[in-house]
Amino acid sequence: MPRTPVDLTRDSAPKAVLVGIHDRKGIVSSRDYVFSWKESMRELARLAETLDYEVVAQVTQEKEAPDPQTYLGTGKARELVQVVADEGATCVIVDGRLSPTQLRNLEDITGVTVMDRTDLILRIFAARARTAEGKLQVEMAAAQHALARLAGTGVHMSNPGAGIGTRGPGETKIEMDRRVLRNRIASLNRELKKVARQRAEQTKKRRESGIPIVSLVGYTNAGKSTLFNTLTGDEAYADDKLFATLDPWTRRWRLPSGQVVLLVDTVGFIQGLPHELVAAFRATLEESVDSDLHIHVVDVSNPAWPQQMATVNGVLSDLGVEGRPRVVCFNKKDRVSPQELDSVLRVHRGSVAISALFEDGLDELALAVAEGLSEKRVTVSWHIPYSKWDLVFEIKRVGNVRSEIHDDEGALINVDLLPEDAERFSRKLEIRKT
Ligand SMILES: Nc1nc2c(ncn2[C@@H]2O[C@H](COP(=O)(O)OP(=O)(O)OP(=O)(O)O)[C@@H](O)[C@H]2O)c(=O)[nH]1
Ligand SMILES: [Mg+2]
Repeated sequence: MPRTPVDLTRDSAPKAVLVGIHDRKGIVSSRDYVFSWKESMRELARLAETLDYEVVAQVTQEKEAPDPQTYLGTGKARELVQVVADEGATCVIVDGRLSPTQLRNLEDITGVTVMDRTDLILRIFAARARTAEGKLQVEMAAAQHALARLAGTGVHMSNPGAGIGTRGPGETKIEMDRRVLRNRIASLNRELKKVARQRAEQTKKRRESGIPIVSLVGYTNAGKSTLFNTLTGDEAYADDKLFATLDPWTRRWRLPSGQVVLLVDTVGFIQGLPHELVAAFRATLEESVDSDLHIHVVDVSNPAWPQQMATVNGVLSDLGVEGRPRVVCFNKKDRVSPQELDSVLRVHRGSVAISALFEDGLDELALAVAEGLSEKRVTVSWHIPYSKWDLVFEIKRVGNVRSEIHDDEGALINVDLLPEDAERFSRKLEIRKT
């Protein structure tokens, strides 16, 4: 059957059929962590709706591993073709990773556009990117994803038994594609470095102002942007769609006590973010969570909130900032019963329950933030020689550097630290002096 590509940008309400496989225990084996397939498919549907797809059907199969040719087994693939035709679907979205062979074969037999989870997330990121840096990062992630797919092709091509995916003279074309992509990645890298330098300059200025920085972190759709808007009275893009925020936003927030902080809205986290995307967004993420306090926003009305909370904690720990003062904020309390809320708060002591939408519990949140920020910090001044510069990186991770004046031998650093950190570093500096 000839392939008929569909221009999704022109179709206002494209109809999508979702495809997924799972093992006998109901676990998604194609993803690199344990996840129930029902939860995974629900999330895929929400991701699709984020791009205004109408999910018209699901085709799932119990299968230990994807079929190398068509992802689904032959019989199921035939069923998929039928479902696509019956529903008048315009695309198929697979909850996993597709090799170039699987992608091409599925497009050939269904006659519609086929994409995998990464393709879908990339499209969402592309649609949401606002700043120049965000756009560059999306392009970078897309180029890396394309390169990863081509790498898969190479493996198949060197194997003569690979079947219908093998095309003789294709190899040179693939090599050319690879070279083009590598060049593009290198040039994107250079551009990104330039933007990152500008951003670092802005961050430095912000830090030097001495105003505490508070970042809103949390799983996508938790309500961070809604809370951000409510607290700062400013319009950041909030939407009942996943990934409504791609680039961090910073605004002033005046606490009822009068203290002013800088509030940073960040992009939502999600389970199993493809690693190309994690790499591409790491710089922005690192920057936006490198703050004095985290408000961890949790959508308590989502039954999967404990897993979502664990995912967010995992990312924060990967970024080396899990030890920052933190206020856990259970949002959307208007959607759960008081009893349910009570039992959650009893387990998570010190957390607050709010409704960002109905502006409920915000004073309590502000109080918890003020308390978290005043957690006793001491300001120290150290002259650190360049020979011990590795310590400065460690200090910057946990402390708030107020100034850094360089001379020939090192730099005089003025920094706010927790007393135990101040003691630890002064010990390290002295030990190394001998
Ligand atoms: N019922 C209810 N809905 C809320 C509340 N807070 C936010 N929402 C809704 O939840 C949806 C997601 O809110 P956002 O603020 O965009 O979520 P986010 O955490 O910024 O999402 P990302 O930017 O994708 O990470 C929107 O439809 C909000 O109106 C709340 O307190 N109660
Ligand atoms: Mg948001």
